[in-house]
Amino acid sequence: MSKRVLITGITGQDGSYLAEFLLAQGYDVHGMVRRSSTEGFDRIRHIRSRITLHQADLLDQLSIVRLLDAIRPDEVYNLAAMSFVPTSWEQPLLTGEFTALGVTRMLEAIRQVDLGIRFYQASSSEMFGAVREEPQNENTRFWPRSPYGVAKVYGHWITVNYRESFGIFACSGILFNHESPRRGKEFVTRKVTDAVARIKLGLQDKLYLGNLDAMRDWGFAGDYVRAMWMMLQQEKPDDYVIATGEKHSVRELVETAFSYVGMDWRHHVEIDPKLIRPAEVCTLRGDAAKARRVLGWHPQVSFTQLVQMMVDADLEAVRREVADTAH
Ligand code: NAP
Ligand code: G4F
Repeated sequence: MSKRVLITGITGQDGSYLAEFLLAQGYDVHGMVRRSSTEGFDRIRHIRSRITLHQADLLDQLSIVRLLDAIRPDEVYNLAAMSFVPTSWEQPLLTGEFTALGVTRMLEAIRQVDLGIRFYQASSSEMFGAVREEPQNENTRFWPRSPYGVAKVYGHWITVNYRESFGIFACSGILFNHESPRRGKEFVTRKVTDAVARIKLGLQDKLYLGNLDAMRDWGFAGDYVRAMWMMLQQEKPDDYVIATGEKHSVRELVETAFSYVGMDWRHHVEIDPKLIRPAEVCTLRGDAAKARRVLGWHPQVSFTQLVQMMVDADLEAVRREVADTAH
């Protein structure tokens, strides 16, 4: 019989790639979605008929318990969260409820329904914040720099704690930034590639950004969801850093994207001081040696391939948008 899985955050970037990946592995895929007055299922439209969606909310303990009891999954991937760092300063309490306490609610539901369910927690390199060493690995001290980062530290440690307290097969994947054509447009990579497409096609002239000196270890989301699954297939639960080991600045990202379509970014990019964060994570670079050694995981898409893939996808999306408006 095929294994059953529940993905929270299935409508998000990672949820959509993970659902595709698990369908290809023969899983019976279930997704948790929160109630909304409109359906935001764009990223999973192409697989909608092959997955089962259920309404529940990270804020509602009973809805999660009832859901787990009804589905009885073998594996749960907890990807749902308020994931945009700047919003976490505007809505710090809600961020704590979703991104921190939401993890406890998922683990409590497992504790009540079935201690045998394997659990993946979407932890983040934002936990390293003001980095204490470079590159960062599973033993690097956390120093989060945003309410989001603080909430993720809580989520990480409560996952470790439920593993140690109740023997739950619970893994925390400490993932560095990962992107794709399905990335939300407020994140810097997609903001840049969407703007490059619009500027190239004559629909926009300027792109306003914040800190061009910030450096990130950017990988491809499709590669990273494979690592999540690999963690839950091991004999023992553990925590893993997932990263490429390379870092690039926002300036390099911008140069790479604009030069790919033959444009000079300096004619189009301006700094908007409002986009500078109250506390910045200046640099992140991960050491995924443990994931390579234990899981046999390797990223397959390079930084340049990733940026070019995203620019290509946005050129196509914007062309389609223009054609649709013309009709
Ligand atoms: P994303 O695109 O922003 O997706 C977030 C998902 O969470 C969406 O499906 C959203 O549903 C859902 N959600 C939010 N609040 C919810 C609630 N109260 N109840 C139920 N569902 C809720 O994020 P992503 O990039 O795929 O990231 C997935 C996870 O990995 C997140 O936890 C993120 O913090 C973490 N992470 C991401 C990265 C990265 O670089 N992408 C790196 C490290 C860690 P709606 O569609 O209803 O909004
Ligand atoms: O793309 P970003 O918004 O991603 P950030 O803050 O690194 O967070 C992402 O990665 C985390 C993993 O480390 C995840 F946990 C989190 O959920 C999310 O997926 O910003 C990247 C960098 C920052 O240093 C920011 O200051 O880009 C800089 N930046 C410069 N101008 C900008 C902009 N970021 C955004 N979003 N918009 C700008 O205009």
